[in-house]
Amino acid sequence: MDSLKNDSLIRALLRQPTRRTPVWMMRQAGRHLPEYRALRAHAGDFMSLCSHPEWACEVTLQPLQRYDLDAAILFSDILTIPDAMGLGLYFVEGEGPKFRKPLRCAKDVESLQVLDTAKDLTYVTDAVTLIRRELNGSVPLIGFSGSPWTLATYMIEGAASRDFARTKSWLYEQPELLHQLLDILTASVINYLNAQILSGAQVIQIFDTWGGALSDAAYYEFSLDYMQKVVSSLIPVNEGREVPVILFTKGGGMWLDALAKTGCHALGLDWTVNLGDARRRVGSKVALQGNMDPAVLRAGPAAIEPEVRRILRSFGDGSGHVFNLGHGITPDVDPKHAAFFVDTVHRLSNTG
Ligand code: 1CP
Repeated sequence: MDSLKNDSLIRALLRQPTRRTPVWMMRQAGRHLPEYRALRAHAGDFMSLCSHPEWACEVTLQPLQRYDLDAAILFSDILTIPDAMGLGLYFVEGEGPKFRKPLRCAKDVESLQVLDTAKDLTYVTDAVTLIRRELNGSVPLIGFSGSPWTLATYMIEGAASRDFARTKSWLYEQPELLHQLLDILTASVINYLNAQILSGAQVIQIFDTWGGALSDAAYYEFSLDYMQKVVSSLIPVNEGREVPVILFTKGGGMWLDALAKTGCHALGLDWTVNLGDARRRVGSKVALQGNMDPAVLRAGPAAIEPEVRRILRSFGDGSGHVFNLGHGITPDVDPKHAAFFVDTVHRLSNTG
């Protein structure tokens, strides 16, 4: 086990005291950085960046060279799983991800096989190994996956969607078929995340980006239950250290109590949630991560500082808070604003 020079993220996720509040940003690597845009232009397209471990490693480290972050997050995408299952992921400039062969019927689901990460996604585990070597114990590396439900929406819609019309038709007209797909995805996500852990991911985050699109009853049945299965099947300790698991359901503020009972270590919160209320509800069970509106970063230091102060006060004293944005940083943010944000979290939370 290499020693971790800055373990404040892991300590906070385990609700142990830290000198200052650790901070990282969802989507911290990516389009808001000019050095990312340059490397992507050189690589040709986004999937080439992901599938070449040296490039994925370089992009992962780029934000750490600019900002005093307390974590690195693997540069990859949640859609590597459906791509490896044969759906044919591609990107159209300005339109986001698309699949050549989206799922259209029962036969399409029956022909899917559970992902074998060691065979089908070696570029991801190779990237994890390389990033760990390059980080050299400076900060922990976060691995991630989409939730089964969120992955299913892309596989059924075939692209980004606003209303999830096709997926919801399955949900209400052929729920058994959707459950069959979610079972395959759950086994795949477990296999994928455990492979990331064994390759060196020290924290895991599950992105349930579209859980908030579900009705209350459907959320439990089609998203939460499957995330619960994932959480209970992950390798709990690796390299002699606990591997904390963060669940992030965007728009999931009303389900925090149920999420906290899954056995995860922390909940990611979007900006609609009152952090102090969330802490009173579930703070004795889990740590909390979040939750500044990413739009504040566009506005600059005069808006950032009071907002950081307000969120730190809302959480209050004591351990168990990881500062983050309520969703990913947007491509139009000035890196100077992001640097100011990270430094402000550290300065205002420093207890000496
Ligand atoms: O360069 C480009 O044009 C590609 C843009 C891009 C980037 C930088 C995509 C396409 N994915 C990524 C990287 C990425 N995706 C990371 C990197 C690590 C980091 O620094 O945080 C992560 C964690 C993701 C995860 C991801 N991909 C999610 C969950 C997180 C979230 O933001 O909610 C989702 C929903 C995706 C799908 C996806 N991939 C890319 C885009 C533009 C999208 C969103 C499509 C949509 O709006 O539905």
